[in-house]
Amino acid sequence: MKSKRAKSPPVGEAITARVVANFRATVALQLQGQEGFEKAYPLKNLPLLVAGDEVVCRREDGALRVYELLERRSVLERADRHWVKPLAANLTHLGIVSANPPGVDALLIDQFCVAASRARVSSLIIFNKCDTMSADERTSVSALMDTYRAIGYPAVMIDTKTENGMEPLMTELANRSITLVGASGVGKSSIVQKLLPDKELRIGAVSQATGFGSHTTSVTYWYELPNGGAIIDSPGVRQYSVAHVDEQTVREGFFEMADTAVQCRFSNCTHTVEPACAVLDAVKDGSIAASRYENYCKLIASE
Ligand SMILES: Nc1nc2c(ncn2[C@@H]2O[C@H](COP(=O)(O)OP(=O)(O)OP(=O)(O)O)[C@@H](O)[C@H]2O)c(=O)[nH]1
Ligand SMILES: [Mg+2]
Ligand SMILES: [Zn+2]
Repeated sequence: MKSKRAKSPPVGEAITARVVANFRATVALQLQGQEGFEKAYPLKNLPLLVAGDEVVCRREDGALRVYELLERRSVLERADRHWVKPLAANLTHLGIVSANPPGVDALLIDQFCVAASRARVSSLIIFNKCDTMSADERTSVSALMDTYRAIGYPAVMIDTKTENGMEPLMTELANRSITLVGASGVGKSSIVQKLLPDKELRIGAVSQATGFGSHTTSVTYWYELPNGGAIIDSPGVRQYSVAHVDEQTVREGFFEMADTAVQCRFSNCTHTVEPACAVLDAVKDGSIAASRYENYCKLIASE
């Protein structure tokens, strides 16, 4: 993607900046080499700017105007039946958070894995609230962690009330730009709070700069981590639709199946009804997890 420049004569010195939050008509920016945040107005013909975007702005009559969006290295999109919208940009990882409550939903995890694969970013699977897990829950979450690890996804079990799992989590986060996603209430904001005790101060500063309330839960925020990298807190989703994702993308998103699929008799095998399907054989012999395969079938069917 080429950078997008609005049609307006540039005024003042060009300043590069990072979008830390988007409030529709205005954005909160962190200007390169400066502390704090500033409110800016994107010029009209720019695409929707999102947390993580790198932009060029200039001062014009005392106001900061964004007139160029620099090329996005990656973009995470959300969709429902009627629209597809960017949610965050320039991430390297998706941090897929689950917890009980609201309940660990493996289908949602797999949908996010597909979304990450589509955005060409890596996934990190995070199981939160291990402080309140029953022995049974812990056993089933551990089994799920093993399933994801066997595929090659890093997985951690943490809670935000203690130091449990924090060290492995920190190792996974170092120098990465990770967007936390997951159902409402899984603890995404709590994880950011744990990593950045000054989180509220930062939100307060953004709110002061933009004039928007500090307790909007519908805004995606980009937070720079003290030791390099960034963490992006997104509002929770009840359902992550892959409506805009075609069957081929779903197939590619299930890595372990894509690897095995080269041995299927038909190159366009859907791994559902075809004879001589290597994926079905692998599900039968247990080398592909039945739960992953079931989710794959659900996603293909809903597509
Ligand atoms: N017991 C326990 N509770 C937690 C943990 N982490 C978060 N919580 C609680 O879970 C609730 C939801 O946490 P949030 O961090 O707001 O969840 P969220 O994912 O940001 O939710 P949305 O912003 O709605 O998407 C809060 O009451 C937290 O105190 C944890 O590790 N253990
Ligand atoms: Mg939150
Ligand atoms: Zn097959």
